[in-house]
Amino acid sequence: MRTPESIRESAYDRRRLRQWLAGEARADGVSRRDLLRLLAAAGLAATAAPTALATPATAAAGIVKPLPDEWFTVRGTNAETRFASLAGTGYHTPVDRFFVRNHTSTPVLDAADWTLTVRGDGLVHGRTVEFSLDDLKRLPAVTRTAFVECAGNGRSLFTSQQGDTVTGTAWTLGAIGTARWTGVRLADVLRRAGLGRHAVDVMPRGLDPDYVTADGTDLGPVRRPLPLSKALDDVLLAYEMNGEPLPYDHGRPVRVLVPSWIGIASIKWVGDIEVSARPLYSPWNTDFYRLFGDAYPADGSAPLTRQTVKSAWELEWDARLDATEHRLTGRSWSGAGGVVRVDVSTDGGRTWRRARLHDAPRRAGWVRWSTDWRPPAPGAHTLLARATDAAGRTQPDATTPNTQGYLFDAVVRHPVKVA
Ligand SMILES: Nc1nc2c(c(=O)[nH]1)N[C@H]1C(S)=C(S)[C@@H](COP(=O)(O)O)O[C@H]1N2
Ligand SMILES: [Mo]
Repeated sequence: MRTPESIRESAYDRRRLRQWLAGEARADGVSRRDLLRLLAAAGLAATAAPTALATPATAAAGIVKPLPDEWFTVRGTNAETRFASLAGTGYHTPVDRFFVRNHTSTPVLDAADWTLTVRGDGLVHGRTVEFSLDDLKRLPAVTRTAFVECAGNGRSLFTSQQGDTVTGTAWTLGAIGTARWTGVRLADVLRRAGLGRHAVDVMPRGLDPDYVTADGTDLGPVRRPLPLSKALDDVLLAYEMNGEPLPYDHGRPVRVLVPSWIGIASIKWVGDIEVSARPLYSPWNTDFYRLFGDAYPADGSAPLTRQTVKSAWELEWDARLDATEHRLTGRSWSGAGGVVRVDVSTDGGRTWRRARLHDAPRRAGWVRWSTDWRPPAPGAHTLLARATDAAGRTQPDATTPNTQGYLFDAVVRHPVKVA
């Protein structure tokens, strides 16, 4: 179901595509053909042929922190949190278990010689302003709890549960973590830099190595534009995670934190923020992070923004349980509002009951829940959990497929074996 906000967001995209057509936008590293394709998708121009989708190259994990097998599954340059390892860890995900999604590798940056450059024709007089970490720390500090969740979290379930073919990292449900982020409001930094009246888009860029696709195309640094409305709302430039300086793998010294939105919006190792009076494009809001496929208009949806609703049991896949009474635990979350209700089934979906919620619904956060279960018989059993959020969104039985496997939100059928 579409929220009024998501309607506004897609209207915004149509407006900026029109601006591009009128020569008023700048598309950085995006081909004219891609823009024409998006225009077609938005119903604004004739159809152009779809482009081949780049798939990320596999490489050794360029991740600094240790990745013990009990806590992580390494997937190329990325590390997925084992959901079972979150049992009993508290509300906030410990940094040592927090998933890492790197397009390339973690750059080891020294805060002492880091600066943030804020520039562009969306600033008054087209200024360029630099901030050191100390400059940022002199602005009012804000602490916010929020999850960071990859748009592709749950992607492998498109295939394993629905039989769909998708490209990208085969995450199960552990491409999410929730932390306490401390930093400054992006709004404060933009105002300090001198925000002009005509600014529309803000594009943070990472200092990690350029992203090169499997076919050898250098797409440049990881970057994705944000509409100014979101940038001024609840976005942080975070320098602490769970009360410690930001770890290397999560963006040290400073990352963008965009609550409730897909992970790619939260640019790590930010070095530069362009503030533009014209709409901006990058491959991360044109080729990637839109929905493509049979069910989508012409060749794509609007750029993805908010995360969907999901639930996960804190159990290994095929976990072995004995036949005694168990307190089973899990977590549920949504990008559209706090989770207010979780229904669970321990008999493959025949009967449902409410799980006990252990946290108040929290926007941009998750809730922990539990349910007691005494397995009725040995053998294979299927556990299900279905969350509902404050906006009334709930998890469907199946997710409409998209070629890149984003935004899986269906109820997951979690197998366990009773001895
Ligand atoms: N500079 C930069 N920022 C980035 C990325 C990246 O590769 N480079 N990956 C993005 C993606 S796709 C996700 S899901 C989140 C992951 O954040 P984490 O590694 O701190 O969990 O960071 C985002 N920010
Ligand atoms: Mo991501």
